[in-house]
Amino acid sequence: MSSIVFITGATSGFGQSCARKFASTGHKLILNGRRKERLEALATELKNTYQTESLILPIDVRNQEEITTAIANLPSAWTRIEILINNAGLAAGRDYFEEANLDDWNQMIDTNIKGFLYVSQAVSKWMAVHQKGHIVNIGSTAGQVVYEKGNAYCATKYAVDALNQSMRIDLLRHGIKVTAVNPGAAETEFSLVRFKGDATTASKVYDGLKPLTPEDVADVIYFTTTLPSHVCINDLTVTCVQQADSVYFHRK
Ligand code: NDP
Ligand code: 8X3
Repeated sequence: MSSIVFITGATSGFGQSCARKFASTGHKLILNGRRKERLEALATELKNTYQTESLILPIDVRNQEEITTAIANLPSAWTRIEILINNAGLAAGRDYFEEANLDDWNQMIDTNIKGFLYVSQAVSKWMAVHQKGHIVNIGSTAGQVVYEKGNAYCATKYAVDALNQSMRIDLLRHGIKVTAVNPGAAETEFSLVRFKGDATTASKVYDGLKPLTPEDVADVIYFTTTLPSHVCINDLTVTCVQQADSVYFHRK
């Protein structure tokens, strides 16, 4: 029987690449994101390419009622979730602390921490029922070393690190694996979102770098889920060769 992988933020970037990776390796997918048309197109592509069965959940993870109800009421054939890729998230703005926009801070905290918590708890309830599962939390190098103008975004990724450790401890008794994958700079829609559609500023983030691709990150995430059942990677950091941490880069 194919196992079920639940991916949040599957409409773009790491989530979309994970969907393709896990579909190509024979898994069934629950795909979440706000852009319904992208989820539908991805589900159709994966069906045509890999005969993958997908269930789409076009829900904003910030909507506590909607997301928790949808997960609690999954069709019975979709409740045995083996892997959760807890990936939906964003940075909004990059501003000095005293100048930052409070709406940006609220959006990041509501998505990267609160939405993350709603999904994780609802899915871990199903994993506890089945006494099996693996939660892969997408953190960041920004959750390990703070950088200038990173303020609230970095704080949300430090929170992911703390919650990853906390879930690992609290879910031990159910045999559920918990892994943080902390990528460095990767070229996705992340910077375009951060700089609110300003493609010139977004592309400067990767000037002089060969950054990670979303496929690189999906391969690493997939690897963490393929180890023997008694082995768990608790956290893993992956950057391109030219990046040491969230501050030190060697740009050419
Ligand atoms: P993308 O912008 O390409 O993808 C972000 C995904 O998150 C989209 O599918 C988006 O879907 C989804 N998303 C955002 N807000 C919500 C919401 N409220 N509800 C549901 N889904 C939402 O960026 P990445 O793939 O790069 O980012 C994925 C994760 O990786 C994020 O958590 C990010 O912080 C983290 N990260 C990124 C790095 C990078 O350099 N790219 C490095 C380290 C970590 P939609 O808009 O359709 O809702
Ligand atoms: C995304 C990577 O360095 O832009 O988490 O914060 S960074």
